[in-house]
Amino acid sequence: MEKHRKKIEFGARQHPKLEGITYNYGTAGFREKADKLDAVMYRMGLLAVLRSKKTKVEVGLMVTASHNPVEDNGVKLVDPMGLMLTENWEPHATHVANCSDLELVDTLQRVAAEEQIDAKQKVNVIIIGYDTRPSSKRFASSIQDGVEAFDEQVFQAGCVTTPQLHYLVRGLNTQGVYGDATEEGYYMKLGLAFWKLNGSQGIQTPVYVDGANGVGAEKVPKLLKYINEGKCSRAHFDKKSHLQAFVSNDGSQGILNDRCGADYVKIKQKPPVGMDVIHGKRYCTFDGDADRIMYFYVEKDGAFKLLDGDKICILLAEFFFEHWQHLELPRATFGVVQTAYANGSSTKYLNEKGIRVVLAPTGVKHITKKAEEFDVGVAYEANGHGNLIVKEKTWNSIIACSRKRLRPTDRQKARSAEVLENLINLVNQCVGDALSNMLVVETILNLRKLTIEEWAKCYDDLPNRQLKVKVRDRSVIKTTWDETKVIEPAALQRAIDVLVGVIPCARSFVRPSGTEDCVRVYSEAETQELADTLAYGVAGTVYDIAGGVGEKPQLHIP
Ligand code: G16
Repeated sequence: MEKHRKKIEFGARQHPKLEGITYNYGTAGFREKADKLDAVMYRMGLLAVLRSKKTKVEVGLMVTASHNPVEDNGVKLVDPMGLMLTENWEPHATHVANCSDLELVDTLQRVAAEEQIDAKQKVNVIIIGYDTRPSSKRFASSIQDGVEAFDEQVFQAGCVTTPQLHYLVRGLNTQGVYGDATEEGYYMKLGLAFWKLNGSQGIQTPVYVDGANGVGAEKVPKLLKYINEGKCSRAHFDKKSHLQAFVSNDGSQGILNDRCGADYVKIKQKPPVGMDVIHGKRYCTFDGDADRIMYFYVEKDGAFKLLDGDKICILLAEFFFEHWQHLELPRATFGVVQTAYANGSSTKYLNEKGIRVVLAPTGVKHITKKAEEFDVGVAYEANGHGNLIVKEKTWNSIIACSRKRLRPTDRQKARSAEVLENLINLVNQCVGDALSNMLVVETILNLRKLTIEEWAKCYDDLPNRQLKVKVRDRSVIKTTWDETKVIEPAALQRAIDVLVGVIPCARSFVRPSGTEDCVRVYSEAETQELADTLAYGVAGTVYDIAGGVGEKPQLHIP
């Protein structure tokens, strides 16, 4: 470290820390107004070098604030297998981000000592990706300054979706076994799996995509090229399939995540602005960095129907589970991970189908960890983040069933194994991925010959409402591990219990957001009116008890 002291200090002068801000490594890394983040970016470049020295392989950094408004930005570290940064390094990230410029080298030294990092360990390369925000490219270069202060190298992956960056890191660290570590390799892997599952006929009806004016919008046509032009295999150029996807909110006019995108559609429970939505068509919506997806349509009478992360979870879990049972792997476990935001009807539906469901706190890092407890875990958040995680030994058993010469009586088993092998290749196992999950949904609907309306009918969502409340300091609210109850302030939980108690079959909880400066409120009840009344009642209580600022949330009945 001493060897690099001068360079690190020089960099710190170029990227000085702002006074009076405390940064927190939240649900998905640091998120802030972009004008407050330059020093954090530089410092995360430095920390990524230490993480890479510790793991002795490549790590990545993604510059994005995902669903947040365009003036925000953020950064998160990506671990060697393309997963979120391991939780015990989050405090290191927070310390490195918050120390003064003068303390920076000493703080890094402390991390290195605590983690017993061998200073001589060489780093191959740090992979950096960024989204379409105006500040993002500049931040990628601030991160590069951090890496280069240690005389290490970066690979600038350029403007990519968050899941693509995760994929690249895993591809590099598995020497291409997971997939060729290039953007092209990503499209080829998905394209090939899509062709194997859907054949040359592909899918005959188009899907309409709300690109949230973000990076996903520009990647859809690229993905389609690989599917429709048979470019999904270097060896064979004859693997043409068929998929049409028309993108609105493609960034040519609108503002990122502004009245569009998965978060807007979920919270407002209405279609995005910038898209003509008509009955009889199938729509989906991405968020700004394309790690979330949800589907929607409108009924004949114009009623809006949302198929959120829970519905996608069920489509995938049920399909997988049915084929999985044909494999007869008695000791292997299969389960679904949800968060407290999962609609009560979705959990009930899964239980009735005999699928095990467990709860985890909000955040990809938590649901992924929980899913890893199963041999096959489907982990989904209602907001549209989700994927499938398969243990290596289970993956090998599936491949063995798929490739083995089986007796004619075992044909169903072999067919199911083949479907699952290809389906697993279609899923981005690192993190929720809008592009890959769009292909997953399209494929399952196609194989099951289901329309979006038929899919929606699998269960009726309990009416629900989500609200955000601004408070002076959201960290005053502490919840239980599963986020269903408030521990502090105790008076807040008592007040929520009273409000919930007077509405039959209702549920409500609150928690501080880890990506936005707000407290999130969720409520569920038998009717929309009751869910709204409860949500606004709870939001008002949060405002009163937890130091609300600005306007108090109030239900305006038209
Ligand atoms: C991130 C995380 C998600 C989480 C979401 C909201 O999503 O990756 O797992 O559900 O934040 O978190 P919170 O409620 O703590 O603000 P994204 O799409 O913003 O990266």
